[in-house]
Formats: sequence, structure tokens, C-alpha cells
Amino acid sequence: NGHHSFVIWFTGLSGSGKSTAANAVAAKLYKDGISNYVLDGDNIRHGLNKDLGFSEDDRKENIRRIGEVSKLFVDSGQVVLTAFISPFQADRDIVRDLLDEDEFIEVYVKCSLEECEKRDPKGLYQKARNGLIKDFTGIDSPYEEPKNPEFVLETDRFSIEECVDQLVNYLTERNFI
Ligand code: GGZ
Repeated sequence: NGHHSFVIWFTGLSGSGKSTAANAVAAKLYKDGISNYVLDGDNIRHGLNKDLGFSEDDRKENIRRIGEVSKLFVDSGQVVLTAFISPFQADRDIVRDLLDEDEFIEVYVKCSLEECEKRDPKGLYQKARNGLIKDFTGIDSPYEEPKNPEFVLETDRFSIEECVDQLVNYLTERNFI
């Protein structure tokens, strides 16, 4: 039982299932007595980062601050799960470099743009297609696929339950939990 503090960094398109997966994994960890916290748009973009939008510079600053906050949580002894698009490899690497090697697990929540657009739970893709939102990731703003993620969840091939089990198995096998 190698439980220590670390960050599970979920990255992927809007609608790929990052928050759903993060919250489901968090519930499992909690059941096992592992103290954890989920950072997502609801508790970060509405508070600490409400001065930031979706330009490249603002996304970069968004991720930088989330990385620093994640580090504080790790210092306090918690497992942190983050659910942000975090579209740029360089910004994800900056967060990786803030932490020790065994404290950062980059999880690519992989789902085709086509499937994300089909899901469109908040109608944002449709708005982006109609020009009502600009700089939308996948439409007119880039998403850089992770080059070397620790783990990949394919939410367009497996159910969320299956994805969560796959990730929890990985964490167990690698002695993270
Ligand atoms: C991407 C946007 C945009 C634009 C608003 N591009 O599906 P959601 O709604 O709940 O998740 C998206 C969220 C993305 O915020 P992040 O902090 O994760 O982005 S980043 O890591 O790139 O800084 C979406 C909503 O905000 N949203 N406008 N233009 N997503």
C-alpha cells in the first residue's frame, strides 16, 4: 500500500469526460480512505481564475496557477485530481516539472472530436460552430495530444465505469494507492 500524495492530471477536449472520470475516481479513493480533492472549472475558473478567459496566454496562466495550487495540495498530503482541457503540451510539462517524478500522472482522456460534438452536453460546440463562441478548443483553437501520458482513457470506446476501473488498476499496480 504505497499511498502518497500525487496529482492525477486529466487532459482532453471539452465533453471528453474529464470531470466525470475525475469525480468517479475521487469517490473510489475516498471510499478507500484516501483524502483527495478535485479541481475543475467549477471551483477554479469561477474563483481563483475568474480573471482569465480562453486566449492562449490566459489558458497558459490558468494551467500555471492550477499547477501551483496542485503542488500546495500535494504538500498538504492530499491526492489531487484536476480536470482541465490543458491543451498545450508545454504547459502540462511545466506542471510536471513543478512536481517530483512520482507525483504527476498525466491521463489523456481520449475521445474523438466527432463524439465530443455529438455529446455536446452544454451546447458549446454548436455555439462555436455558429461563431457565437470563438477560440473554442477543437474548433478554432488547438488541442495538442499528450506525447507521453502515463495513462490513456478511451471514453469513446469504453464506459466511464470501465475507464475508472482501468485507471484504478493502474494506480494499484504502480503502487500509487
Ligand atoms: C474551450 C471553453 C471555452 C473555449 C468556455 N474553449 O465543457 P466545459 O465548458 O464544461 O469545459 C470547457 C471549459 C474549459 O476550461 P478549462 O479551464 O478546462 O480550459 S483550459 O485548460 O484550456 O484553460 C467549456 C468551457 O470551459 N469553455 N469557453 N473557448 N472551452
